[in-house]
Amino acid sequence: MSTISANFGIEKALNLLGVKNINEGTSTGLNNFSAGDVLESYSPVDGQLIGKVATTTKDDYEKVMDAATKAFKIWRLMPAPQRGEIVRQFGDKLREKKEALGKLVSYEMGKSYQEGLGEVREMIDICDFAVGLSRQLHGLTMHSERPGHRMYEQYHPLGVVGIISAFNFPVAVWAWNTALAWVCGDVTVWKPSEKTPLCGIACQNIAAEVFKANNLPEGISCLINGDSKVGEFMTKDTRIPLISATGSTRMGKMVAQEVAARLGKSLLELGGNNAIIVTPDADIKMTVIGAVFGAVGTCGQRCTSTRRLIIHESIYDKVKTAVSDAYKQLRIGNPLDEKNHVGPLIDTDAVKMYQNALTKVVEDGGTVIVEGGVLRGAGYESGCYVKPAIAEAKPEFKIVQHETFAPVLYLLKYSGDVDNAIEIQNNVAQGLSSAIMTNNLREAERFLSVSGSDCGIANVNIGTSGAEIGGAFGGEKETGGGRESGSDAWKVYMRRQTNTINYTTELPLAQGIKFDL
Ligand code: UN1
Repeated sequence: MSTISANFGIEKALNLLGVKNINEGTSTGLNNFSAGDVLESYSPVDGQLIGKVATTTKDDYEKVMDAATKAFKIWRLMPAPQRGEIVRQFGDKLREKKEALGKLVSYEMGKSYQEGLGEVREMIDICDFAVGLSRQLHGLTMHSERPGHRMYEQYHPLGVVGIISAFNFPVAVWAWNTALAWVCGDVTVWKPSEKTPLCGIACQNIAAEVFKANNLPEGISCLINGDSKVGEFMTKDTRIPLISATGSTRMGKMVAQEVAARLGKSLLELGGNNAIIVTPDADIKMTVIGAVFGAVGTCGQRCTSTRRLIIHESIYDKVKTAVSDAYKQLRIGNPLDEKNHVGPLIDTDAVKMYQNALTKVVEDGGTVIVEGGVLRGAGYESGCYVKPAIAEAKPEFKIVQHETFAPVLYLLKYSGDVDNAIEIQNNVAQGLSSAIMTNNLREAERFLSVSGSDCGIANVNIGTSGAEIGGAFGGEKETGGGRESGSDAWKVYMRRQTNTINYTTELPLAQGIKFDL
C-alpha cells in the first residue's frame, strides 16, 4: 500500500468496508461465485492497484438471476412500509460508514473527499426519501361510468430491476435506484462501472449486512461486475423489465435499442452539455462560485458539470476576468487532502480526451485563456492530474457541441436579449441541466417558460450541478428522457394496474354497448 493510502486512512476504510485483501478475484459480492476475468482497480489518486475483482461469467449471471427472482417472490409480499423499514436500516448503516465510504469513493474515483462525503450523504438522503415514500405508493380512484362499479388504480412492483451505473457517481446513483426500487418491492441487479468495482463491493457488503440481519435473502440486492458484455446479459434478458442506465449517450443508445427490441423499459440518464447564462443583471460573485464549482467539481466529470458559460457582451470582459482569476486560486492534487479543490481525472484515457478537447477548440478558432495541461512530478505520478482550463469559443464549434468529461469550460458571448442566450443554450444535442444568473425577474421567468430552457433541470441563481434528491433528476434529447430520484420518479419502478369492480347483480358493458344473451 502506498503512503497516500496509509496517510489518509484508506487501509482502515477498506477494512471497515470489507474490500481489503479481495485480491484473488473471488467476489462478485453475492455468494462468491466462480471467477471470470479479473478487473483491476487502480486509483487515479496515486496510480496504485487497490484491488482485483472477478468479472461475472454467464454462469455466474444465471446464479445471480436465480437468486434475484427467488428473492423477489419473498420481497414483494412484504408490506411496503416494512420494506421502508429495511431501507431505513440501510440508511443508518450508511450513516455509520459515511467517512469510510466517502474515502473509498474519493480514492477509487478521484473526487475530493468532501464530494465523496457529499455522495454518501446523497445516498442517505434518498434512503430517507424512500422510507417516507414507502407509505405513499398511491394510485388514483376514479368514478366509473357504470352504476354500482368502482374504479381505481394500484401500483405493483415490476420484478428484477437492472442498474448500470457510471464511474463518476459510483455509489449515489445506485442508491437513487435501489432505495426506490426496494420500497417499490423490486429487487435489483447492479453492474457498477468497471472503473470503480470496489465501491460496488463495499455497497453490496453494506446491503447484505442489513438483509442478513433481517433474515431476508441477499438476492434482493445483487451485484455483477464487468464491462459492456456483462451489461448485455441484462439488457437482453427478458426477465428484467426495467433497465436503469447512467453513462454516455453512446452507451445509452445501445442499451435503449437492446431493451426496446424486447419491449422492456429503460430509464436513461446520459450526457449533458450544461450551460449557465450570465445576464447583465447577474450577481458576479455568485456567478463565479456557481461556474467554478460547476466546471471543476468532480474534475468536470459530473453529468451536470458546467461546460458552457453564455455571457452577455456588456459584462463579458468582467465575468471573464473574475472567473479566470478564481481559477488561479484552485489547488489541484490528492483529493483526500482537504486543502485541494480538484483531484485527478478517472484515468489516462480521460486525460487524452481532455487534451484532445483543448487541441480541437484551438483548431476550430477558439482561444485558450486559462492554460490547461497535464501535471507531472511528485504527487502527480498517476498521470491523471490536469489543470482546469478555460477557452473562448463559439457556440457552433463541434467540440463545444460535444460533452467532454473533463474540466474544460467554454466562454460564449451573446448580445441582445436573453432569448438569444436561451437559443444558444438549447442549440445542442443534450438536455440535462441549465442555469441562469440574473436578478431580473423577467429574464428568469423567460428562462423557465415554455420557450425557455429545454433541459430537465433549469435553475435560477444556482449552478448546473449539485441537484437535491427531492426533485426528479434527468433530462431531455440525448440525455435520454429518464427521471430518477425524487418527485414521482418512483412510478417507473412499478407497474400500474387499473381495477374495475362491479358490486351489482347486473353486467352492464362500458360505452353503453348492448350484448343481450
Ligand atoms: C451524475 O453526474 O451522474 O446534481 C449525477 C449533481 C449530483 C448528481 C450528479 N447530485 O451534480
